Amino acid sequence: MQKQNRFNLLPLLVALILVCTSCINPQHDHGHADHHHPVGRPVCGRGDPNLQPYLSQITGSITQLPLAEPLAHPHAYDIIGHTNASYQWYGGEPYFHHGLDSRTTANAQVRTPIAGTVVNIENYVPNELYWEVGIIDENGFLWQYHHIDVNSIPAQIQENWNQGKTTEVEAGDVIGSVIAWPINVSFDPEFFHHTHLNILGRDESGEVVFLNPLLFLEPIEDPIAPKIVDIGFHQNRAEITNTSGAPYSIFVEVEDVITERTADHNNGDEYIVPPHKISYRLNGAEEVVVWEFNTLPGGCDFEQDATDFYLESQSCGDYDCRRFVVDLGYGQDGSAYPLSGEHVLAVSIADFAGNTDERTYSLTIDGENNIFIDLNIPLTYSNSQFLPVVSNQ
Ligand SMILES: [Ca+2]
Ligand SMILES: [Zn+2]
Repeated sequence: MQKQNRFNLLPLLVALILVCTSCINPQHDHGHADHHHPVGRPVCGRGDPNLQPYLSQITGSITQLPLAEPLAHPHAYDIIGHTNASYQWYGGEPYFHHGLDSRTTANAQVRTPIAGTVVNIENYVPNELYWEVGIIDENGFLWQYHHIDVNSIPAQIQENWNQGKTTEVEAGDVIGSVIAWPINVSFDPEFFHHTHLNILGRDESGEVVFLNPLLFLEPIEDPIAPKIVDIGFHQNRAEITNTSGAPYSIFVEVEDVITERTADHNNGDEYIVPPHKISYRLNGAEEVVVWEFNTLPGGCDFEQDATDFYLESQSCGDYDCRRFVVDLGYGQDGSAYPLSGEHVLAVSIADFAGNTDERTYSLTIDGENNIFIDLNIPLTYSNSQFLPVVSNQ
């Protein structure tokens, strides 16, 4: 059995390298012509980027962040419903939520916290709930405010827009009000009146990307630490307890809460969101960041890599269900996958406010490819050096 295991090693590594070639540099791989997007499920905001002339006016860069002075939230809020990282699936293609959902009252006034130019008013899904007001701010970032009541957009802005003209707005100007949302999530009887705020800017290489709105806004009080809920091995995106010598990876189920619906935590009514950052260390080696949601894995394509980052079969994100199961091997070259033997894996997650959870696991793959995972073993990085280190070949 030991001998057979050794023979399995080479094809396993080759397979891992082949499987993972497509995950390298995911953010530079968007905008292919063959990527099909149904109506209302756009790339880079919506539609073909070439048909969105205002995208070329975006000059704000992630290198300017965080801003020296954080900006006020566009309206008072009581709940953060989703972050840019949230897994979403309502039929069709799963996607990253890509913006910040802030719940408020119906008809609440929305104010731009920064001066800018109104460059878009658009009914991006043929339904009165889905109007956008788009503003390029004085730093060159594009703010897309969704779920604005079209009838509430100030007359001068509307009139200019109808004449093909933009409108300059000052910090604090009202740009419209929140439309009454007729739907609530299953665990909360209150209707989910909210804005969905996307902010787009350029990454270090100059590509237009969705940026995390939390990088711009006044900090949200969040005393609740994220949680690592579960860990396991998966093969073809399904959990396994024996690797069969075939390519496999590790998943973690993670969750965070930013704002609670009630003071009674843990009664199943939390607005669960993913953590902001997920990373790990294998056998005491350097920290590997799986992703930090300052940007999206797909840059300005919020569908791209959603089902590579999340395990679709085990994750959910809709009005009834929230569960975030992440492939720890996402975007890596295969070295994340321990081979036979004993290993120590430390997983770390953090929310945007800096609260963390970290757990250390002992992983063993025996001579017959059976997997054993021990939770929360009391090891530290300093004594983990006595365990074997996986070769990168
Ligand atoms: Ca939190
Ligand atoms: Zn939203």
